[in-house]
Amino acid sequence: MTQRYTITTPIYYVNGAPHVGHAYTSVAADVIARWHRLDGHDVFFLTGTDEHGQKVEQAALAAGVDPQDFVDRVSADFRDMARAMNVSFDDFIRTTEPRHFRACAALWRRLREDGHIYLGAYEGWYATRDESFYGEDELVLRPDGTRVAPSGAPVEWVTEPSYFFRLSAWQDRLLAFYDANPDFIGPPGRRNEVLSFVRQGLKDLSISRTSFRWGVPVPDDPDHVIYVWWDALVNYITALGYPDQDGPLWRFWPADLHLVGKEIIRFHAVFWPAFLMAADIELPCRVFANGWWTADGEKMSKSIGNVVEPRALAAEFGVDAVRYFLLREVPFGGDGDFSRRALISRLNAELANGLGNLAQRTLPQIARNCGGRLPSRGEVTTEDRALLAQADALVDTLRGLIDRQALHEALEEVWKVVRAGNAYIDHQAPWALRKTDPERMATVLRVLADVLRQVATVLQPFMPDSMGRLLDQLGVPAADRTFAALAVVLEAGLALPAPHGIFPRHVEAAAAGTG
Ligand code: ME8
Repeated sequence: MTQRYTITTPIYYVNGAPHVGHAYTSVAADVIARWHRLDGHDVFFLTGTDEHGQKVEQAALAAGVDPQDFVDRVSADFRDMARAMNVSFDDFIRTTEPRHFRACAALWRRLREDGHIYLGAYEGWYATRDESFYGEDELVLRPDGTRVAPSGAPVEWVTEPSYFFRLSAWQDRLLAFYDANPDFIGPPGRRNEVLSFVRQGLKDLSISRTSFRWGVPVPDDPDHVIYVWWDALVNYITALGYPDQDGPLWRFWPADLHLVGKEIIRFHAVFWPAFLMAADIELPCRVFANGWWTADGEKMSKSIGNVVEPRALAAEFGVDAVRYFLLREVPFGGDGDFSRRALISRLNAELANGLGNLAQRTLPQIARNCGGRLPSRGEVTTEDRALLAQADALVDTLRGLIDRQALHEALEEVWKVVRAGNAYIDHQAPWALRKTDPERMATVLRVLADVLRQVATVLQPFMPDSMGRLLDQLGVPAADRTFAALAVVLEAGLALPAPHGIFPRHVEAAAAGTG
């Protein structure tokens, strides 16, 4: 049976426009989803928007729009951003959809009937900007004497009747679960953070509000709406048809990977598993947290307003250059700083001069000196064999790295081959062989074409459009671009389309030469 693979992004709040931070997690998830598809797996890739809560209600009010109209508009904008960034989701869930209300109600009733949810009263600190409750001991004292959330968000004291999830009952079982599943949380720093949070002791979690209306109503108690985080987490099973656990999509549960930002690891690695354990539903296999991007050294956020717009970048530099930059610039899991200068420098050094150059030094020579047909490999030398072996090993090496979400290392492995390819062509100088030894020239160019094919094939998940174009130029039929198809040797003599450059160098108009 085909192996299946389920991956999710966070569902994004619709209180503001999408920015490069959202694009980042979505593009990373897309790379992993595409990787698994090319590896022959049956993939379910879920993304979407989180449309409830006070923050969204306030944003709609501020815009003077009805909340539903507001969320329709902003959700469509997130979907458009995903499309523009070439994010190949299989489903885009919205928490205002009827299917989601149904799933929430079913899960709520189940937990309530089994005694995991009870009615009490909530008193405590709430930060609307984070949609999060904080303990007294978590607040940070500012120089002006006010106390704020650890994120810097203002907090207010809230007193209201509330339903609670009996989180305190799950502490030991959660710790036992982390112990038995050391790979459940990545990267390791985040795992330690979660472990120490849980070890400190878990308090019951307030999961309903009565102070505003924009949410999923609590079943059988319409004065309450469900706390937005409870509702949001349920999206992952709504999309798979919950409560229809006999339905066609349920086979995609449990998720193989929830990809999230580091600030929401606690919700995914503590609260969500506890809800699922209480409902006797299998737990996801892994939660991995990416780090945070700043912009030119400053925190970037919808609330502050210094956002980098991913679609504008894609329009200017090409979507693949942006995807590449985001995943190459920082070790996945760590924090990064976005700047145009850094993007342009990688685009020029690694895409144009690195990979682009390797293709540009190979394909036009085949066009000119081999009659535009794929040359045949004659006798191979030790150097040929070494380069080919390095390229052939890429799929296996990358598979292991992508399983650990080491996306930056995966790219580094590919670029080792790109650099080796450029060194090889310098050394072999096929252009000089044209007159002296055309047969050897043909072999060298064929070795390079085969190396480029390996490279382009494994890079498809990262840069789908441009690698598609490179594979076109290499004569690889669309149906033969999977990893398994790498075993199919292309026949010599195959007519190749006219070559054209894939990564033009970028020169800054205003400050030419400083990129
Ligand atoms: O937290 N750098 O939604 P959200 C890197 N609705 N990643 C960033 C980023 C940045 N500067 N800014 C945002 C929510 N992200 C909830 C999630 S899930 C059941 C509910 C990415 O709109 C990162 O993945 O605030 C982060 O976790 C997510 O966007 C938060 O998006």
